[in-house]
Amino acid sequence: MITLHHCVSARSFRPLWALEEIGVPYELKMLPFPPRVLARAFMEVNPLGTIPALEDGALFMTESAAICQYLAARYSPGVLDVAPHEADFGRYLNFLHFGEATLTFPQTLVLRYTHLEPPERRQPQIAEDYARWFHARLRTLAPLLETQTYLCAGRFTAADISVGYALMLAELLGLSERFPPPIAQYWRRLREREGFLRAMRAQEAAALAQNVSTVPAPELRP
Ligand SMILES: N[C@@H](CCC(=O)N[C@@H](CS)C(=O)NCC(=O)O)C(=O)O
Repeated sequence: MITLHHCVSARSFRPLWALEEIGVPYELKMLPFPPRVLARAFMEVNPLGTIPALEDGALFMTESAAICQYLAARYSPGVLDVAPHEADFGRYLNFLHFGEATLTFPQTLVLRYTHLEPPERRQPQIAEDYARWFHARLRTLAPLLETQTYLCAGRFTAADISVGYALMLAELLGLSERFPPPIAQYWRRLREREGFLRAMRAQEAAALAQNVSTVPAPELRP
């Protein structure tokens, strides 16, 4: 059985969404955010204290994009993944990692300096600079999504989950109003998917059952 350690609407939403799209059974272990501070026992599962953490038998993984790549290749070949023999294989990998390495990084600084730091340490100028940087990094997506429904391979893949989560986080941070229209429409398509809606319901039900706040993170409000 796969076990996913998850905080509501954090990066671990990527593998949760992938699991729901694929339909493979899993156990969802909910944690308050940040677990490093609020759930110290989790440090024994993942000494980094970060989520996601995924266990699949003896395998242990902690990178959200890599976990999506793994789940897609192992449990959904030809559906959520793009195989090496397909023309878009390289583009698929690039978008899959673009979602985390290029898009989520500047968002993390916005989150930190608008919500997570105590009020006296908040830095509106830094937050605005990184918000602009995030929007600049969407530059290559808008023209592509004017003519394509999904990022690559002519179908919904794990790459859409990776980039889609960055758009979800942008919405939680109040950055989605500045989305260019093709990106706003793409995000709407993604969040209307049955797999996305099932993942949202799964995290809410698990949070309630495990007595963890259903609010995305302390002080993080849409
Ligand atoms: N590159 C990693 C980043 C993991 C990460 O930093 N997760 C955040 C949540 S979105 C976290 O656990 N932060 C809490 C902390 O650093 O203590 C990934 O994509 O999974």
